[in-house]
Amino acid sequence: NDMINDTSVAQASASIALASDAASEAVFEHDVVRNLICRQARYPDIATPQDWYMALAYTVRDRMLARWAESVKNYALHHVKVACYLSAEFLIGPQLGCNLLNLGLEEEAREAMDSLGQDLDALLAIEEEPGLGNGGLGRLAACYLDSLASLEIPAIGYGIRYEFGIFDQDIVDGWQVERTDKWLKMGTPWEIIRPDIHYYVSFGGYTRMWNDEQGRLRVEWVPGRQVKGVAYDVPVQGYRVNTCNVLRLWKSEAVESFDFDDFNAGDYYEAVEEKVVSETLSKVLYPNDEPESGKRLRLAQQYFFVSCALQDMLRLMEVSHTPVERFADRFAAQLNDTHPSIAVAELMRLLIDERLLSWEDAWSITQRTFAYTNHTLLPEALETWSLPLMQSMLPRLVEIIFEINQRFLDEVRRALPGDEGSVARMSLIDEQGDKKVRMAHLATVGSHKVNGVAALHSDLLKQTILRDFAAMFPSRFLNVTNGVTPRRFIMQSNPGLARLLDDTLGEKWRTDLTRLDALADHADDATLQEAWRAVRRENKAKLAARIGNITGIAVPPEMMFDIQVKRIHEYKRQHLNALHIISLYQRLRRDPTLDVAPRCFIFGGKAAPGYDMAKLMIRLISGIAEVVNQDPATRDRLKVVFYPDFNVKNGHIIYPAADLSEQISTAGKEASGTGNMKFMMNGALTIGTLDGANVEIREQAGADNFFLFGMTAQQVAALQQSGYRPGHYLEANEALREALDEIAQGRFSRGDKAMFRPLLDNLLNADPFLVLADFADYAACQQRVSEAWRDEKRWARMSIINTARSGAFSSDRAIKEYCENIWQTRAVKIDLAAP
Ligand code: B1N
Repeated sequence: NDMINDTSVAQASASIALASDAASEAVFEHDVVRNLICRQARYPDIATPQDWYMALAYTVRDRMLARWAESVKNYALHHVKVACYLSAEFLIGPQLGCNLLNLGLEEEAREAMDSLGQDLDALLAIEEEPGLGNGGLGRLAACYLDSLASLEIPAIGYGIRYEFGIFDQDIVDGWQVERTDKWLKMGTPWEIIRPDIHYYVSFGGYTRMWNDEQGRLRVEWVPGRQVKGVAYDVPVQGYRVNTCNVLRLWKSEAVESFDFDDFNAGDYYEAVEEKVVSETLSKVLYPNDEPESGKRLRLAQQYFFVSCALQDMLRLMEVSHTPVERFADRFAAQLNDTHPSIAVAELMRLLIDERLLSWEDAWSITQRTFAYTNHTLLPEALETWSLPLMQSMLPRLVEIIFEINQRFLDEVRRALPGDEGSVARMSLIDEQGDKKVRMAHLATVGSHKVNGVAALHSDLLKQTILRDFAAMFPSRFLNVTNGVTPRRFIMQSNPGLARLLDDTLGEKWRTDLTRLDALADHADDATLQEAWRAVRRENKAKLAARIGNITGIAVPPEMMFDIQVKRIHEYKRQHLNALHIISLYQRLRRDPTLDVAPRCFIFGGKAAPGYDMAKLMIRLISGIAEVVNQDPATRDRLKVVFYPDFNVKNGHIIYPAADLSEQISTAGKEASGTGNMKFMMNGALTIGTLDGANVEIREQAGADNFFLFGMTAQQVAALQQSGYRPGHYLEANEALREALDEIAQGRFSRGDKAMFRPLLDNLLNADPFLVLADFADYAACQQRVSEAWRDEKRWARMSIINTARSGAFSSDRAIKEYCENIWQTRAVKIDLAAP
């Protein structure tokens, strides 16, 4: 390719990318004004903040695009292996601040905007985040893209460009109210539309056999309809490197000229309806952190983006003149949970039906390409699809799944002769009752590696839902504990801490977070402790001011900030936290002289719109806040806040202000957690169960620097086996009885005794997540927290040690493990020719 070797092109690109580095602020300022005029058609004197934001964003984007072009050129030239992360969700958060940080342009931008009369922080604040994910799973995907680019590893993220992301949450009269997320209403400067990169995805219809020239039997899928997927690219800039990767999101469109007769689409009106359906495919993110059973549109979304992604990867092979047989040498494809697991069957289809490979060759490629990450053991979260539904929507894929299953079960029968129990348990098809396709089994069988997301979770995975598979293919299973990016969650959101770390340790921690370890040597240093407290005080003052603005609640920043932010779910046990607050409130009322540390309990998180119990938990927290915050007996010592609309952007201000991080899920239920890591990095202490990555957080921090309570996963399983009786714990604990009783009396529902009945009945009769069983130990542990808080020096020491030991939870560590143990991908240095 002539262009690729054209040095003048390379130099032009470098001069764009490096413009700022070479010529500094004046060039940057000039570029902002040029973009204001050329992109927004506005002169400075009438430009709105939104105009300035756009002009600045485009200025930053230009510098990334030059690096992106250079990265793509290098990947093509060197035929390197590319890691493809397939995920239905990417919760990337605000982009401007992160891109400025990664490019090293923050100061320059601040000064340039300053001389243009604009405040950078105000512009950062008006950015709407793309909420293209629900919670941890989607945010993890975004952290991994950041680490891949920062570690200079060739990578592509593939997902869906939802027009409406996760809903915005309002709190009205204490209840959650959902508002549609219109993140695109002002346009977004962060996507490049690529109308030329599009693929067709088929649905419905039927299959038929035909004989090719060699007389071999082939299958043709005659679809009922087709949808077009168009690539929308978001650049992903690495930290202080030239690597710029891409997040490629697919938007669905109607196929322009659809031949209705050929495809048997039925009558005209039905066909028009199908057109509407086509455009609906990428319309909205499902707002659940567990699958909704039987939702056609959700399956269509999954197949749509996966098919586009695989077709795109095949095209990239073609443009680099690589034979399709080498697919697995050029791509590693990670399945982020089972949501993209139909990819196993789709790659088989593309290789067999369209590239005419043999089954054996196609299967070898497929297994070597894919690896699967499991993110949950909760039975209700394990994805299955009704077989009739899948047959009507994806008839050819079901045939392929049947064939995969037949060959796989033959293998099982050879290994375990006569063991039909194992065959039934491992089958890709659940034959009990209405037949279903088990997506976790498809993903496991079609992958060469399967991992859980924390040590405990990976162990439980092998002992529970994938037990038979682990016995049969032990070397397929491994653990990769989750991680989070320190760029966004320390450097960008806690600049005060970042500066203090630089001053104390030098800057090496910025690219190697394990260097934070050296901080532990200074944990008792009085000067460091004072500086540490000053940073934390400032962060807390900022959050307190924000809470005041949003909720009207005045919180003194001197209080301990005790924070639980995450999706609202019974297994995460926000109600355990709430019951403890009520009990504390009752003790304080009874004995006003009681010496307890003043605390502000802060909650945040969205409830799935159809999850009534979760919504009721929000109402309960609001109700407690309403009563406690205005009670003269307690209001100086106890505050309760529900912070509305918890998202990535709000996380930036919340994590750095936490003294105590609540990680109190029922042991065995939280696969990993990642919020726990964000809190730890920012110096919060954890109160938590031995669940998910808490186990490893405690190991790293040391048992003395972690507040542990509650049953272990083993104890939980044993208690549930032997027949758990919540009433037993109630009888043994007066404080618990009183707390539940005050709820029942309507104290937190303005006298309404019926409001919280479902929640109370559930706890008293079933309590599936053992809230009552863990209550006493939790309350006792909270007592220890209060005592520790009183000793300022001890707390500062523990806080410093937590940050110091958080290096293991960088997503850079996790990505290195994926590269070494699963993907076999390596870094590629991107150099920019000197202009
Ligand atoms: O994935 C995170 C973990 O840190 C959390 O512990 C885990 O709960 C979370 C269906 C999910 N598991 N499953 C989901 C999300 C959306 C959906 O439609 C399931 N999210 C998790 C990262 O490993």
